[in-house]
Amino acid sequence: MAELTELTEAVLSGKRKIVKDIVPEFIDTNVAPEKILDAMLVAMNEIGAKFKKNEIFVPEVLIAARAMNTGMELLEPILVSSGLKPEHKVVIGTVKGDLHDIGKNLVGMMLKGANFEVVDLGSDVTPEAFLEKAKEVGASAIALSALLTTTMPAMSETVRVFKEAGLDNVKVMVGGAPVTQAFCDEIGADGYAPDAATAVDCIKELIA
Ligand code: B1M
Repeated sequence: MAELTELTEAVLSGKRKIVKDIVPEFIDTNVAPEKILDAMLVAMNEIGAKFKKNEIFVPEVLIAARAMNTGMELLEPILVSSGLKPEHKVVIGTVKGDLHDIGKNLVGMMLKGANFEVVDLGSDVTPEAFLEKAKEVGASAIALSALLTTTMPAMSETVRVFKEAGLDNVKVMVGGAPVTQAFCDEIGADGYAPDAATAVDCIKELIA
């Protein structure tokens, strides 16, 4: 039986095949999905710290991120366990210019688990694309993720585009590592969540 530390190691070294083999083992032996997720997040934190210190570079980060996404795909059905018909739709995406999607995927997964219908536009999403999709599906909220300080202004632009279109009924939640409550207030977004679990509570409050 594999140990969770082996999963951390596999994500760190970008070994997708190992991730693919051992995550189902953990699931089958009833290891809590939160623990499996944590083991992978530990690896991504370490990757982030090494990247910052120039000990590793973009290719290594990308390979680790792919391994993490492989694990997350396997975990998704377990995290998303609700069988009820979702009442509300949330359009989610990483904002224009930003390709980071792991945190956004996690938020999307948690929202699905909380019985929201999630329409995921992926990454590098323009304000107009958010607007078009929110109108098309009749979204109750949009969820914007940004990981770069340079792409935070795209959140502000998206809020502006929604206000100009008169879609005040569609709530806007923002999040991502550089985003803060102060920034949320400054740009006039409706809610901020520091992590995926809080994102669920935040959307619930906004919609209520
Ligand atoms: Co980049 N990257 N990256 N990167 N990357 C960061 C973000 C960085 C902090 C690394 C560093 O310098 N230490 C830095 C940003 C600095 C800054 O702006 N302050 C950075 C940089 C500079 C860059 C490039 C510019 C590097 C370059 O090319 N020179 C480039 C930009 C590309 C682009 O987007 N245009 C780049 C590229 C990449 C990769 C493509 C290689 C890869 C992304 C792969 C992918 O996502 N598919 C990558 C990665 C993986 C990272 C780090 C290492 C890890 C990010 C991650 O996935 N974390 C990151 C360093 C770090 O964060 N430690 C870094 C795990 C994830 C679960 O956490 O996304 O924070 P996170 O999500 C959290 C919360 O933030 C929150 O919930 C999640 C936890 O529960 N959350 C939300 C996220 N979105 C939310 C939305 C919500 C609510 C909560 O509501 C809507």
